[in-house]
Amino acid sequence: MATPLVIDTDTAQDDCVALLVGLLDPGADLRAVTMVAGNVGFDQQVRNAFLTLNVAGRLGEVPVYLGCRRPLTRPWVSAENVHGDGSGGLSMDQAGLEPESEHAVDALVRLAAENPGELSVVAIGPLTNIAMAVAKDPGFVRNVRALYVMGGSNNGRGNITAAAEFNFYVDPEAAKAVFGAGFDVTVVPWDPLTLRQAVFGQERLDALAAIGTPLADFFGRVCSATLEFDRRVGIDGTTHPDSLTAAVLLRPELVRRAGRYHVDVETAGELTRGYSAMSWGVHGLEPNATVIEEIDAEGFFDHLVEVLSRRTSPARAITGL
Ligand SMILES: [Ca+2]
Repeated sequence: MATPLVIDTDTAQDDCVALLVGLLDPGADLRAVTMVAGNVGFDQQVRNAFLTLNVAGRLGEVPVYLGCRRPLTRPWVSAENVHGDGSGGLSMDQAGLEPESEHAVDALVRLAAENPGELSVVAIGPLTNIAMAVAKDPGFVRNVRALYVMGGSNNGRGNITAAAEFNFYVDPEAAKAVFGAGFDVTVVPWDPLTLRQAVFGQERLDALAAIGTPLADFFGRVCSATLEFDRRVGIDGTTHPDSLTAAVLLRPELVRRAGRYHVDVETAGELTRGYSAMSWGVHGLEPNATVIEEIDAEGFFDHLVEVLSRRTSPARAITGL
């Protein structure tokens, strides 16, 4: 049976790839896309989500819900310096494409409650919508089968600051609330996991470009802006933490090693806003999360090759592809 899931996303760059995984992996039953403030302007993120649905040939089949337009208590911080518009300059006519009228937080609560214990949530942006759903419905945590979070670093480097990874930095209060809520939560951290095992260097990018499908061309364009940024900051390739998060839900055999940790998020630090304290069991704290430590990196790449090799029929022309 296919895995029912919702992807909660600040759609730009690797979020688009994660959506493709959720839309096209034969083992996935993507019930909804929920949008949260993060990487780039909110309305641009929504356009990127519809663009991705279109390139996957699934426009009109998967509903898009608009969620929180800013973090719980703080002003929004963008990563537009990293992502540009988040879609590598690709565009299409978006006339007539409407998100659902229901708010994303209500949709998350409802979809989880309709089939208690079945729905998994892949959260690859700031955790604002998830924290709001927890606050809104005390049954939400119980109704969600598993929560997969891209965020934080496991005693490693941040990216937006030395201490913090972007998703947790943008809404640390939400991240703290989510880790305290009692979910069955699995974390894909930025460092070391993503930086060591989910970076595609030139050889892999060439192999993906050689696939020659519209999906593979889309991947190349969408990842191009980030590739330039990554090289400037010393990362030799494109980074894929979001698509990895979707992939490990759908292909759990990709996980080679994971540990139980107590994860908490810094909200008050002067220099460490959004820092993820991942305690590995020697500090007397009860574990509340499974943190992935090592994956089958070749298997992950092969998974994306499989997804990007699919032949799709976009309903609308994409300018720039
Ligand atoms: Ca993201």
